[in-house]
Amino acid sequence: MDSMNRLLFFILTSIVIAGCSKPVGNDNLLWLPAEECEVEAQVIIDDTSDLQNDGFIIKGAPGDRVIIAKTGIGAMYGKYALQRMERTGKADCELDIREEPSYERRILNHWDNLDNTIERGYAGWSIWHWGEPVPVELIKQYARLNASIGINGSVLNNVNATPEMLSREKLERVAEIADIMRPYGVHVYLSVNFSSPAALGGLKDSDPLNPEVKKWWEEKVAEIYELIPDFGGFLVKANSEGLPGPQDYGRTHADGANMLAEALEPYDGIVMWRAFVYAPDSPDRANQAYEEFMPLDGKFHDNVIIQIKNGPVDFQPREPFSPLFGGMSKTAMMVEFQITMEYLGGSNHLVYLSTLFEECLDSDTYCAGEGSTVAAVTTGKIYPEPYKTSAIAGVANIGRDANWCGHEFAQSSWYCFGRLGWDVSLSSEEIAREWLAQTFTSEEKFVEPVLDMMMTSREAVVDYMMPLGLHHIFAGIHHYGPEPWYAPEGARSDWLPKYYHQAGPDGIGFDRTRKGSGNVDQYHEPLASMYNSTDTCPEELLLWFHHIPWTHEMSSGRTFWDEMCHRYDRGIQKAREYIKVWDAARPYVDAERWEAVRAKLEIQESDARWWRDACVQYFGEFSGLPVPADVEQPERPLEELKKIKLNMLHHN
Ligand code: BDP
Repeated sequence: MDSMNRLLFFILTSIVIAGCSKPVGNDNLLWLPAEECEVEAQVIIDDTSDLQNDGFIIKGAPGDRVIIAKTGIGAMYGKYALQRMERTGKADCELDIREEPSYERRILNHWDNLDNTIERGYAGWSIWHWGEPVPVELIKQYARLNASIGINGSVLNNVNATPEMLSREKLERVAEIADIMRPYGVHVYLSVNFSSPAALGGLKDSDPLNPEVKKWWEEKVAEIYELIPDFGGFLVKANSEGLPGPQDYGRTHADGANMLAEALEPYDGIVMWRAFVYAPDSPDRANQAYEEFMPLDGKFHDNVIIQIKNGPVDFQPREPFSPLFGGMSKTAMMVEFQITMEYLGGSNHLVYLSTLFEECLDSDTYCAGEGSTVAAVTTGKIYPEPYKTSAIAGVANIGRDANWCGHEFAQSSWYCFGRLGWDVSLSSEEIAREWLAQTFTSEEKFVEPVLDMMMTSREAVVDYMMPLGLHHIFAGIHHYGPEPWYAPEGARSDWLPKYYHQAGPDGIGFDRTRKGSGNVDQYHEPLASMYNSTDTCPEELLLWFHHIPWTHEMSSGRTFWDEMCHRYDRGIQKAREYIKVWDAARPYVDAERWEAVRAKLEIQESDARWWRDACVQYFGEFSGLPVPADVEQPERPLEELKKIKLNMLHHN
């Protein structure tokens, strides 16, 4: 199938598969814990214990083992932990374990719409089945999967929220879902549209300082808690990508967030206020969140958490961490990761996201000296005062597909999100080993090569899509394939058509140094100076921070241009190697799953070539240099690739 047809196929399958997928998740997801979670241990609930509510202790040898917890939910986590250890061969010895979660709230964000489509979803329709009978068993299974890996919250609907979500009818439905998930410790949250008072309540505006508006929210919140006493709170995308917000009335993000926080406060509800803000004509979109939010540091109520995407632009295959994490010291912040692979090949590419998540969480912000990692900041270790609660969010990759996530291996990214939210110190390798053992087998001959494939997969996708700090050269609408020539609507005309890569005869890359947009200075030293100089900037981020001449000498001794071509080639070779790894894994995997993964790996390899063909030929027009002879040459003419134009179901 050529790329054009394959891409059409990809789009159609996201519709067709959704239409014919099995109503209940299937047994292919073998990390699925047993229904009753029977483990060999005595369970003691001791409400006087000094454990946190979700924490547990496991003690003793097989046959004489005890799980101690403060709450029933804590005991459940203890049982799942023991079951995981039994399944991964770690429970045959004397145990003495005490675990408490790194983050108090570990939350999936579903970008699900009320018509059951999912924004940036690649695994079929929404599992909530809006407007259809409640799929009780499916939701139970979903909640159990989450509970087994420590996830304790779900935002049910899209951040691009419709006011209708808060209608009585929908809230009653949300309450039914909450009832099903409650025994598994999974709380529901909702995304809200800031204009709801006007759009749903018929008020003349939704100004956060208007007493009528405040009253409307207070009454709405009271109604919600009457239906759902353990409701978690609101997620808000405001004044972002055309959505309404407090700035429409000359108010600040803090005015908006605090008004909602006051309504939620009597019930211990929280507001997760997103920092994903940018203007299409911004001279540097990467600067904007910091510029808008830093002046508001310390002005938010203590039940507001600012939800910040891991990178300053948008879930790219690689970005530096958002400088806001090192910036605010008087405001609670949480990381938002994207588990769904909007910018990483949909559900067609095998990319284990744990290494990406880990890279961000382990990044040192230096906000209070060395060791002030993003994880340390967001768990409240650096500035405990604002952290009345701590949280982490992941945009879900879950849909109604029989295997839940569209790709068997995409399940591992859901799994690792939960495990890292529970214990931020776990390594990606440890988590992958656990997942492989529970999902496939612990046979060494299978595990070692497949583990290596998972662990290198994120770097491979960076290589064949956007090596060396390149970013956002995706097709403008669907974000699936390459379109470095894309001209975003509304952007400043003098920046078109190459806002993010800035390629020209003189070189390539976005100058964010002190001579450019100054973004480097949103970071603390020693990062600011390190990023500012081409001598010290890590090569992985070179084009993120610098405009580099095509002939710039790289650490490999090659010119930048040659190095870039080599990286694309390296990515393709990796994608090819994965096919071989999977072929050798055949004896260990059932035919159905083996074939499904095999078919996707072929798509991945062909997409890798598509990326290379588009990027090296397009950038070659600026560099004027030939693709080096020691790498594979592009196959399809650029003009042909430029004709690939597709619209997905999404709003932008
Ligand atoms: C962008 C997505 C868009 C989302 C937006 C967001 O393309 O669909 O609505 O992020 O996070 O990456 O709000």
